[in-house]
Amino acid sequence: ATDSFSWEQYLKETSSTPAPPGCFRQSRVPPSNDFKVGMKLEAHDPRNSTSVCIATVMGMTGVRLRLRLDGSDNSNDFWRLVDSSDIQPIGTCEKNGDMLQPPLGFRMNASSWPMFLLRTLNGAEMAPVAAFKKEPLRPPQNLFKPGMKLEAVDKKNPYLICPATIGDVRGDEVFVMFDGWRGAFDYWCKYDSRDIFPMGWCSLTKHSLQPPGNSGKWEVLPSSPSKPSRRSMQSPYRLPTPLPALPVRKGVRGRRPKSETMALL
Ligand code: MLZ
Repeated sequence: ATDSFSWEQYLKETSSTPAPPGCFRQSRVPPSNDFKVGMKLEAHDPRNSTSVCIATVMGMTGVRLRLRLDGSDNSNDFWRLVDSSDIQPIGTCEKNGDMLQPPLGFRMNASSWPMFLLRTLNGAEMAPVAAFKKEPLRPPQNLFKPGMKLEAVDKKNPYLICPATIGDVRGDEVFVMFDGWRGAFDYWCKYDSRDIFPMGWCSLTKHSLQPPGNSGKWEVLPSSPSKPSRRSMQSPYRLPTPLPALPVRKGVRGRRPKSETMALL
């Protein structure tokens, strides 16, 4: 179903417009991904951004890398774009006179770090300098407006990029609302966040784009019964069927069982 989502059709159905590319801190022409799974690089520890660690590319999708800090566990993987300033070639840290640090939650005794570092770098395949792309400049100001459509990383499931709408704008921040998910995944971020992309980004970079969820505002029934044509218009994004009424149970009125709520997630 992932491939069946069409922005063109969706924009028409929702009478909405995309955020112009100039709003985003993303390259107009997306960079190429010249990394390979298994390559090592230096990365800022997302849980302790002042320290630079060794990371391994565990996976890739589009121009995003799934990274794991060497010496860390497998439950703290994170994603970075190939043109992120959070990543750099191995050797950069030393060249700047800094020291590579063990990741937060290093799984061995701190005293074994120097030897661990030697062993991890020995014979490692290092990502070539040319694979690291220059981070694009930030737009001079927040140009987003409420209602604009975009593609955004779902921070709770960061391997996913999903259709979203700007819900609000405050100073340098924007409120990213995920279409069809009743607010469950929405977040505030800076307008120059690297996690938000113009419409068409996924298609250009060969990253999968999730379809909108099937709950929330797209299931709202047409207000006027004099326009039945809206209802008969079949669309995968508007599910007009309301949830069935719940039987009234002892004491708890209208409260949906947890499993049904969880199914939305
Ligand atoms: N709970 C779902 C993912 C929902 C993604 C929503 N993105 C806005 C799952 O884990 O499959």
